[in-house]
Amino acid sequence: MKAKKKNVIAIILGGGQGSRLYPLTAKRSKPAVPIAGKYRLVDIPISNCINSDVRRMFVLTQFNSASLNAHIKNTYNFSIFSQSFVDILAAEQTPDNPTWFQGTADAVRQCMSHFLNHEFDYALILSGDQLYQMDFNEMIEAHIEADADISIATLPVNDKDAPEFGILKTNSENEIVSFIEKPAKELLPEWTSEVSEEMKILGKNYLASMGIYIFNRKLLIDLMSDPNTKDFGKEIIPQAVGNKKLLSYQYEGYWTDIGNIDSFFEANIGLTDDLPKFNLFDNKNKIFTRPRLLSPSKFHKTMVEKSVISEGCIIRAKEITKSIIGNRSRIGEETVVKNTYVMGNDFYQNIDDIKDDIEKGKPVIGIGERCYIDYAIVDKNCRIGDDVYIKGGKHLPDSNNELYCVKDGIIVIRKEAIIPNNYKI
Ligand code: ADQ
Ligand code: ADP
Repeated sequence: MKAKKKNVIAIILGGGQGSRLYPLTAKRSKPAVPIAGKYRLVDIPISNCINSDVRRMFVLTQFNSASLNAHIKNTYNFSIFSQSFVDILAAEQTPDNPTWFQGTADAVRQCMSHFLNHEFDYALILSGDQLYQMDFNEMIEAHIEADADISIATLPVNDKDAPEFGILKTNSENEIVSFIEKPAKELLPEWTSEVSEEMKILGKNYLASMGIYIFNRKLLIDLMSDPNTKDFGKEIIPQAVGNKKLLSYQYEGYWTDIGNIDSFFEANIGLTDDLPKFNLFDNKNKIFTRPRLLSPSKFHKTMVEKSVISEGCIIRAKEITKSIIGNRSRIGEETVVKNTYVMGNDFYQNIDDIKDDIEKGKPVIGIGERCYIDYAIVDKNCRIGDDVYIKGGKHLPDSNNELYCVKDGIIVIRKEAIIPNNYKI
């Protein structure tokens, strides 16, 4: 049989109202949230697409923040001789307008006319808040080979995680025969699957949807013509099971959801492990982002242990341990930073600005002297004074004020927050 041409567009679901990543999404759309010191969330699915040769991408977002727009516009400039593009499609309404995207399928439906302006046979639908490196080519090939209508990437999960996912069962041909979105704990015994020995030992007895789908063009058009379905997980997929040919494409590599503060924090700090599960040092699977042409980082008397330091930083801290330090970070003398993601700054203050701030008693941008910061996320452009003590931990209850939020024990200092000298959290 002659291989069919892989004519694919990618649709990246950039996020609903972003409440699970709040306050990181208070001033920017979810795809623009910075990760790993120098990237943004949207760079992950886009890089996976580029590395898989899927080079026509749409990013669907509830609102098009300036940072998202600038990032996409300044990063993904393909040659004029190619047909590659990354387009941002934002819901054009306001939160109280009923036509604001009502769910994942509704987001795709509202943007269908934009997709149909392009020739494609398959739509690859991706989540915008997952950390993984996957070759979509293999999945597309499996989809074509099986002559499937829809394919879903799946991975084995344990019973603690299963209620967070769409769980499915397959027949011997990997066709999906039943699907339930986020089953209650009591229902789990009915939903176990045959998994490999290795997965069995890990207690991963359930096959979960990774929220990564391939749809044939015509079927997508048909399904989107019903305005009553709002969500892939809640309606489109369960309704298609039994009526259409759904293929499970099983994946066993590293994949994690980074849609809430806890998982986002763990995924970032996980990059400081000796051998991180997500490989930033891979010749083949590059993670693309905006080249900022920053200077190399400079240090003065700092003990750095198991940390990832981005470009353009000026660091005089005493100690940095198990932390991610973002672009243009400034950290003052005698300061200790542990288990923390410092997102860095968008710009440098010049000497006159710094003098001016000091005269006014205003902390300068960055982290001051003799501070102690542990188990926290410091958003961009914060001004943290001298002798500030910030220590997160599971003992802290959730809270929220104009300077910071506590979620799952992680203290998140809000973007542009001004934390005065001697402040203690
Ligand atoms: P969830 O991740 O809970 O489950 P959902 O909240 O619908 O599903 O989000 C899927 C993706 O779409 C996320 O990247 C999210 O940010 C984005 N998104 C959500 N609402 C959106 C909107 N209105 N506009 C644009 N983007 C939006 C799904 C599946 C499960 C599966 C898990 C795997 O429903 O079956 O197991 O993904 O993580
Ligand atoms: P990031 O590292 O967050 O991706 P970029 O390198 O994309 O940041 O760009 C930083 C952004 O900050 C740019 O859009 C730049 O115009 C903006 N910027 C520059 N100077 C200032 C300033 N004084 N105040 C606020 N934003 C600034």
